[in-house]
Amino acid sequence: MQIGITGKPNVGKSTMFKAITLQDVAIANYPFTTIEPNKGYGYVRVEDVGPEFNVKSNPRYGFIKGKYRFVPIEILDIAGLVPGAHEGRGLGNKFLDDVRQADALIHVIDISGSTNEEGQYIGPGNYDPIKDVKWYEEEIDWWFYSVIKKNLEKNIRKIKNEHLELDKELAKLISGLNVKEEHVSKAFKELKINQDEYDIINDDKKLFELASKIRKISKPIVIAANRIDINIDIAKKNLERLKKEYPDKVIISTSGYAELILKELDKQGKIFYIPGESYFEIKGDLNDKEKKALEFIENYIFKEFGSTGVQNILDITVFDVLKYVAVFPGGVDSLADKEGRILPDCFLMPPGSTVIDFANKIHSDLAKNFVRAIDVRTRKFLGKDYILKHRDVIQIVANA
Ligand SMILES: Nc1nc2c(ncn2[C@@H]2O[C@H](COP(=O)(O)OP(=O)(O)O)[C@@H](O)[C@H]2O)c(=O)[nH]1
Ligand SMILES: [Mg+2]
Repeated sequence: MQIGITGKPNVGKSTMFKAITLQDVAIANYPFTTIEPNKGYGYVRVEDVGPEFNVKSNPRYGFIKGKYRFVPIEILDIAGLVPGAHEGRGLGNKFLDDVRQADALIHVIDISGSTNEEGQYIGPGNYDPIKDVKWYEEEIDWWFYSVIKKNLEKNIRKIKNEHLELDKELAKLISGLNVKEEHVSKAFKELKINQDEYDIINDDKKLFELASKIRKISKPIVIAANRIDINIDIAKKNLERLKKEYPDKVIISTSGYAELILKELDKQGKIFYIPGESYFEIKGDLNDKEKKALEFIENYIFKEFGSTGVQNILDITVFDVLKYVAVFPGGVDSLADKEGRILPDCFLMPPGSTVIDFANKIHSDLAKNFVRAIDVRTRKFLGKDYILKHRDVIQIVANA
């Protein structure tokens, strides 16, 4: 599971990446600071199942904070694009290579409207951030289009001569974009394109439509309306307009900066903060600057927006948009592994995964020698076609 953080320069991508991963990355106020993609671990938040069984979980990966279990996912900080990038401006090929790997993208925009198209600071309210949504997504779609077109041009004669199914062949040709056959088939169906519509190669408009649809299905984009803290009134107005303009898009207001402050103070032991919550507790001595920052976060960010939005956007991307489920291996007799570690694992499974997929995820031998699965909560047997639900606790019984 990989989530890419993307957007034009200077909208706060690296700051958000740092807040998510709490790693040091180049944070600076000029375009193209991020030359190499920064990879790190972020965490999605799942209500831990330990308390239901009166046990204290001890995760092998990730951690427990409050009643939550934070499960690791990979995060990519992707270099920013400027308009016209697909025509050779900006970091085209590098960008594509990074985007290719991501399962979903978080598009960071500056909702305070203080950054122009090129990423230069021009002061709050002086640029309409809604414009970024359209051109940025189009840049990515153009890339998909060019990859699709190039590959089809090379292979269409053979596909046509052998009367092959166009969606399946196309999926094979663009598998490098991390696009699956089911994504392409779904796009064909939604656009009512036939398997033998080989002439599509001559219809640029339709080909772009197809490229755009495949991109939407295989690489959904969630919008982080970021830098809400710069000017609350402008942010709220722009956010409202943005949601009206794009009612079908997932849009989350964020302040990567506020999240970073909270995480750093928590790390230093000065406050206790559970990512995603709208409160913190003061634990240690704070200097005036820290006190002021926390007051601002409490009175403006938490009160007006509910939270910093950073944890929220990760959880929504993984669980609501990609529709993954978090599933715990466990046993009816014991929730510990051989070393006595209680509920050591929590796996993120793609939508539609079955108990056999789950067995495979734990160990291929478990799937090979599968006998049955048991719902640890209810102690009921589950067939091998049972589809996993979020927060299931499952025991796999296999022949030794
Ligand atoms: N006020 C405010 N400033 C931010 C926020 N996020 C980033 N910044 C600032 O915006 C500038 C660019 O941030 P950076 O993370 O390097 O942007 P990137 O080019 O998109 O990676 C830096 O000066 C950051 O301190 C935010 O949420 N609020
Ligand atoms: Mg950056």
